[in-house]
Amino acid sequence: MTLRELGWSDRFAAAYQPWESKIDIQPGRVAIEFNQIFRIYVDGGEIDAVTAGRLKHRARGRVELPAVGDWVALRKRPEEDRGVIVEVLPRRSAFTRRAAGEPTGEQVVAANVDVVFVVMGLDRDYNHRRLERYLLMARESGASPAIILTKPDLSSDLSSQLNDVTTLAGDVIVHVVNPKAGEGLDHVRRHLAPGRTAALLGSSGVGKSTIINRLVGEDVRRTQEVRAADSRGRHTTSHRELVVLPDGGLIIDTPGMPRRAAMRRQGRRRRRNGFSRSARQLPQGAGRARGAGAPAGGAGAEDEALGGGGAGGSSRSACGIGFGPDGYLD
Ligand SMILES: Nc1nc2c(ncn2[C@@H]2O[C@H](COP(=O)(O)OP(=O)(O)OP(=O)(O)O)[C@@H](O)[C@H]2O)c(=O)[nH]1
Ligand SMILES: [Mg+2]
Repeated sequence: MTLRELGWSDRFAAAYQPWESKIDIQPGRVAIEFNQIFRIYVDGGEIDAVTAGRLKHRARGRVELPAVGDWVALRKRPEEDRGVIVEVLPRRSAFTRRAAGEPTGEQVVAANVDVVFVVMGLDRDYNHRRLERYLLMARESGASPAIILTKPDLSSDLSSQLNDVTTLAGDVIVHVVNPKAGEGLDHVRRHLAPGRTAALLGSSGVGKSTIINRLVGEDVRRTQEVRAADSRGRHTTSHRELVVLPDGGLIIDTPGMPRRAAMRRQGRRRRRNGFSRSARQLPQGAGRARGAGAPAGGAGAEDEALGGGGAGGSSRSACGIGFGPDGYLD
């Protein structure tokens, strides 16, 4: 893969200028983040890397650390088996969400995205108000939004659902796709081209990874049946990944976002247990830190679930574009 095929542009080249003459340093794009280890696509290959201590130290929050889709300056010395990310180049767009109960706060879901596919199932996942929220956040992101409705075969009233969605969508294009049966994928392909990046966002179980498998033509992402009782997904995808498509184009698979109701329950549980837990954990150093953080984290989760707090503002100032005050998509 060339850098252009990975989405490199003159804008990133300009930002990379200070590193251009450094012999050990090359540009790369973050493909996978897993427990602070990154897989980076570089010109003609891939390199595993960690974040430089200096970059971590300088970062004012997790939002300033490398995320999937980011362009980075990567140092790789011949004698080292891993590279080191020394800089994150300024993002063109970034979807962020607040990480409930985590002291590290906001995190970037997908960086440098051209088109964001809001995916919703027409089975029991279908929820007008949630779609409305997704769409609002997608519009605010700066990337072009498009809606993908999956599972038309499981819809109990397809025509009224379509009416509902097209009214809500306004000028945003709506596609009906059955990725399981391989129907309607050409609509999705039309948004993609070499060097262009898409991201799939939606609840667990709506078929995001199935869409990617269909676009690639083989099962590169794990998928799993939803719960029969209520169509809820099983949070199969656990990490974000930038997938290179055979016809050119790139697409970011993301794990289904936690639902608001689940966040509210978690918040209540944390507040209820927070103090007793912190007392129990006091003798252990790490436990004390966790316990002390728990009540605040719980309240934070509740605030987010209810759409409170001003993190969207801070995300905008940190990286240009955010998901709005409520980072939760569900
Ligand atoms: N009947 C039907 N099933 C579908 C359709 N699209 C996807 N599925 C099934 O839905 C299940 C969940 O699909 P996934 O691709 O794992 O869903 P996901 O959005 O990636 O879920 P997470 O990784 O948990 O966020 C799989 O069993 C798919 O085969 C569809 O249009 N119709
Ligand atoms: Mg998945």
